[in-house]
Amino acid sequence: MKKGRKRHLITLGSFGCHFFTTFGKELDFDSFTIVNEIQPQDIDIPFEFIFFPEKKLFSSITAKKKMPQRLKDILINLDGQIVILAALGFGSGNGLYEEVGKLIRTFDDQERLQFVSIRPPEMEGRYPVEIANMVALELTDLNQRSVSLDSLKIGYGYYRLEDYYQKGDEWILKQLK
Ligand SMILES: Nc1nc2c(ncn2[C@@H]2O[C@H](COP(=O)(O)OP(=O)(O)O)[C@@H](O)[C@H]2O)c(=O)[nH]1
Ligand SMILES: [Mg+2]
Repeated sequence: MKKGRKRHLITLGSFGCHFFTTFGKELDFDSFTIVNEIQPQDIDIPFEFIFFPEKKLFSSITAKKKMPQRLKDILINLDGQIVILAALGFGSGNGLYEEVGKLIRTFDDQERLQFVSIRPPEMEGRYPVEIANMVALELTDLNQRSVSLDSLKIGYGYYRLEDYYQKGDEWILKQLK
């Protein structure tokens, strides 16, 4: 397959790091940037790691204030298409996703950035669901695909959190193809 344009993946928060560790080998990108508190473990494809400390569960406000300079530089200077991946509703991924959205609005070529996000199911509580909905709504003017894990549920049976996560992972893989 010949591609004209380079494609880069940037993951924000713990979920994105975990997703990259599990599925990195299946993904067709020219570079990977992982922003998280902990480095991806046991993966032998190249990536750049940007350390981002997690203060507490709902540290969105901190995350907004402390967007790493290196992340800004990458967003400004990387050539080609950039996909931003995060699971919304909690601190790091949620806060950075919102901030990246704001930064992108100052760019002339906003279309080369694509946002992909999953939002937590009601099972995880009202608060993260509301936070996630708010942030996704805020980015609707940008190039964004976001889904609530509740909407991926099939049938009426009991769903464990792991089942939601699996559906979410499958949905993301499809978006990143
Ligand atoms: N689809 C999916 N979601 C997950 C998985 N692990 C955690 N999550 C969810 O990802 C969301 C964000 O959590 P997390 O990434 O830890 O927060 P952050 O690091 O503060 O951004 C929460 O709703 C988690 O329950 C997983 O393996 N797959
Ligand atoms: Mg985290």
